[in-house]
Order: sequence, then C-alpha cells, then structure tokens
Amino acid sequence: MIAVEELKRQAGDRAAEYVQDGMVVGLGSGSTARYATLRIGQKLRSGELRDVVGVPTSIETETLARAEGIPLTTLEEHGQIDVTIDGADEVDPDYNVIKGLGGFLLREKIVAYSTRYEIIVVDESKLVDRLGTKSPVPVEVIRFGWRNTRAALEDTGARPVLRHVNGEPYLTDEGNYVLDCHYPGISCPYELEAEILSIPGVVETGLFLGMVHCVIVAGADGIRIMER
Ligand code: DER
Repeated sequence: MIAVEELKRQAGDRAAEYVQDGMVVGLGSGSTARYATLRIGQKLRSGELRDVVGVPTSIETETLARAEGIPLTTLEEHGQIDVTIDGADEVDPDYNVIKGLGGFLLREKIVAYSTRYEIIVVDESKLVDRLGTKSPVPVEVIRFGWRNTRAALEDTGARPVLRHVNGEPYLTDEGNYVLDCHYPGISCPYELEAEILSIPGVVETGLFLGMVHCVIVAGADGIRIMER
C-alpha cells in the first residue's frame, strides 16, 4: 500500500508540470499543494522553469515559497493568474469542492476567482459523491456579532462549530473566525452557498463551485487527471 504522503507528493509533482515559463502561478496551501510549490521551486533552481512568479494563498505558503526561492508577486501587480494549484477537503463528480479546513479559504477563493486554470490536487480519499459527506463547510465570519451569525447559519441546516487552535478561537490571516458548518450531506450546493452568503457577518464560504478546471487525484492505481 502506498502511504498517503507519497500520494500527495505524486499529485503535487504532476500538477507542477502544468506550470510553464513566464506564468503567473497561484500557490495553494495545505499539505498536498505544498508538494507542488516545492517542485516549482526545484524546477526554477535547476533552470527547467524560468520567469515564473507566484501569488501565495497564505502567509504559510508565502514563507515556504520564499524559502524555495520562488519570486513572489501580488494580485495588485498581476491581476490575472495563469494557473493555480491548490488542495481540497472534498471533491464531487461535478468538480465542485469544499476547501478551508486548512484555514485559508478566503485568500484561496480570491486567488481561484482570478485564475484562468484552477487545478486541485488530492489523494483519492477526498473524492465524494455528494459534498458535505465527510467534511464540514468552513465559513469565515467577522468576529463582531459572531454568535448571531452562528445562529443564522443554524437556520441553513448546519451544526456550526467555532474552530479552535490550542484552546483559542482560530484567527484567519485576515483576523476573522471560522465556523465549521456540519451538514448531513449537501444536495443543492449553489442554493446553500447563496443562502450562507446572504447572512450579515459571513465573509466567505469554503464551497468552491464551478471554479475548478482540473482535478489531479493520486490513488493506489496511480494518477488520474479529471479535466472539464
Ligand atoms: O482548502 C483547504 O484548506 C484544505 O485543507 C486543503 O488545502 C487540503 O489540504 P491537505 O492537502 O493538507 O489535505
């Protein structure tokens, strides 16, 4: 049996092959996307890739990319990203995904929205028939009035849980809270997303719908590439 870590590496390495000279690349967050960032750094250092600039989706990824010697840019300097490689927590058959268990969903979504070709890298355990089966939907909310926001999220059918790290409420890179919203499976993701976004205090949801162009899945039988 191949270890999950090895599957993540294979998916990340394969995704890095989509990066070409001169591209603006969105650098995702999480343990799978990390391998793509490492591989891009390696290719730049060896001269296999040239003139690539990266837009990191988190402070964590920014630190990694700097250490790997990947030149960085911002959305202010480069508003259009050619390719983004990011991880996900769940992927359904329609290429809709849940993201945000890593805590960086807001920047990841802004980057995905600015991207021509969004690649998601996962191991096969992330594939589901229906979103919400294994993972909650992380919802980033501002701290002011967050209990009221939580109550409104309950009205959407969720069991929202305030995320904690080391006993303290988790704060995103933007200083917001995350409410992990557990649903008993999501049958209409677009309707649910609209409902959640209509609640004052909600900044963004971890539902990435219609934003993904390619999913690279690493499994025991090798790499599968799903493109639409
Ligand atoms: O979107 C996220 O926050 C996810 O957690 C995602 O990036 C997956 O991370 P993983 O590759 O470490 O499972």
